[in-house]
Amino acid sequence: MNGTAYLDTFANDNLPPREQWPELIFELDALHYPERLNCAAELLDAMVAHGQGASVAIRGAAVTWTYAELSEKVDRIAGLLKAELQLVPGNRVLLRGANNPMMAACVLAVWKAGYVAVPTMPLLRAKELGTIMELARVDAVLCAADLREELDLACDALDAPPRVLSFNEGAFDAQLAAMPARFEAVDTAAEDVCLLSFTSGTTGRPKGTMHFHRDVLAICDCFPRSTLGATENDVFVGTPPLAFTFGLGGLLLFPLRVGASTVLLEKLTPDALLAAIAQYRATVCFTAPTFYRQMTPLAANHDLSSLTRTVSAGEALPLQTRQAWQEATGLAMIDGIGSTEMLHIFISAAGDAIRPGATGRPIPGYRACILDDDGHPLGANVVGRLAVKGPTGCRYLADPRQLDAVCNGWTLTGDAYRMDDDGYYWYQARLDDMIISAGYNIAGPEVEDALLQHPAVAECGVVGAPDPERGQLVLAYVVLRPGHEAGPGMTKTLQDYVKQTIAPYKYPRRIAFRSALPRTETGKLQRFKLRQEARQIVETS
Ligand code: 3UK
Repeated sequence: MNGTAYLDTFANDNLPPREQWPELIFELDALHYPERLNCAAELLDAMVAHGQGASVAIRGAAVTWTYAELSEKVDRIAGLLKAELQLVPGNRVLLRGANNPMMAACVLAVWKAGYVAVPTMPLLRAKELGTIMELARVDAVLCAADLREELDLACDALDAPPRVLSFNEGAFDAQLAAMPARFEAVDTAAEDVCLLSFTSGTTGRPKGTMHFHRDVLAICDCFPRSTLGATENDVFVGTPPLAFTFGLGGLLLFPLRVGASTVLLEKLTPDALLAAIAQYRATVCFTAPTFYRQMTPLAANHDLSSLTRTVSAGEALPLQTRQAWQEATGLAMIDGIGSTEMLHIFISAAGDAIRPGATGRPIPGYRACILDDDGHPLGANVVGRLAVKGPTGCRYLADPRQLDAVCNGWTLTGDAYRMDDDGYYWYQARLDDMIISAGYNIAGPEVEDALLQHPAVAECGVVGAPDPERGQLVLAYVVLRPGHEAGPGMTKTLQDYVKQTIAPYKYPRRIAFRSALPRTETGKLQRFKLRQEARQIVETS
């Protein structure tokens, strides 16, 4: 590593060996960054220098900050971290907070002062926080005052607990006021690790994905500029946590990079998000498919005339969800697949380029292909493993699973996809979610799409349940819309409906009705929980 600014080299030292990295490509001119780069300085100081100082950067429930004000906040926090916590460049700082302006300022301050940010989801419990603190060797924590409880429990269980500062409380503001208004950005290398983002991993030890200062800017100079067409006039809003790279990019980095403004609100319900779009005249919305499904029937109650682009990611966007949203709002959804490993979206489509049902094409700056089990590229119209390449790629923190995630220089996402003759990518399922029943390969999401087209179905999840005869059988968990009755009659109706909609052998042989489905904080269906339940259902029947 040339010219690192880090005195604590833990993160850089625990990158996978070079030969295990995916190949990185920098095919756009905008991606040719200098060797020394501090992403926070680029997102703040450079914007202020370009005359953006007086424009609004962030709005929260209680405050509005211009670029100049945000920049000053960030500098004071950076000063405090250095003085109060006596951190040195390269130290890891765990961040814990909901989506609000101060949480955003804390992330940027960590970068500006040359530390490594380790953002964590607000709902994580002490045990999960403890694991992350150990894996990332966390030196200090910046925690929202109202989220201290689980953090303190986690710290109590550690031999050498990190130092903790609480924000969003009076004492913190007083400490900031005593700090100098300016902090000179640490002169980090473009390849200094600035972000350790842990995968929301369903089972097993969480994986820490490692990202450079350069990567943070690279995602800002790809999707938002080409597919989204973001400008300084945009107002961004949405739900994904800043601790999830979908939210970090969509609700903080992308707006800052183009000089736009972002609205950061906590605990948004579907109705509250719609109200926020109307109140703040938002133009761009980022959230997950399940949230769009819940907002669709409520959309007519709100003035959404400001909204011009809505982005869906996190899980597959069913055709039905796309169509119903478009009917309710007139907006053609921008679907995009991204991952924590790749940092953000790499396949997507907007406007006339949208092909409903497909995720889209590799966005400018990225390439994709479909690989077979031996790592050979497959032609069009064959289902295989999705592989991607771009300026960002998978690098796990000291983890042997790195070897499974990269193949011939490509990052494998873990998804089964098909590419059509025009280079559009069609999602099938997560590779480990494919159901094999009586020798047939069945993609759960395809059955879900069919079920969702039935007017009685609000939400559903389809998994394989163990079956002595077929190996696995297709089991659907269904949440009905209000006014519809669960029971054998409904089971038969839905089964017949699926048989008429897709190949009959894919129909769910069993249907279990639920009032809700298990989801992560990021809106992903927790299929592993459904599979666990499925095993019990089968054993007890
Ligand atoms: C699935 C999708 C179909 C897919 C993410 C945008 O979701 C994000 O990151 P994660 O690491 O999960 C990655 C996996 O989620 N997925 C995401 N988007 C789509 N499947 N269609 C989609 N549009 O299985 C992928 O491998 O939690 C999304 C930006 C940043 C992110 N981190």
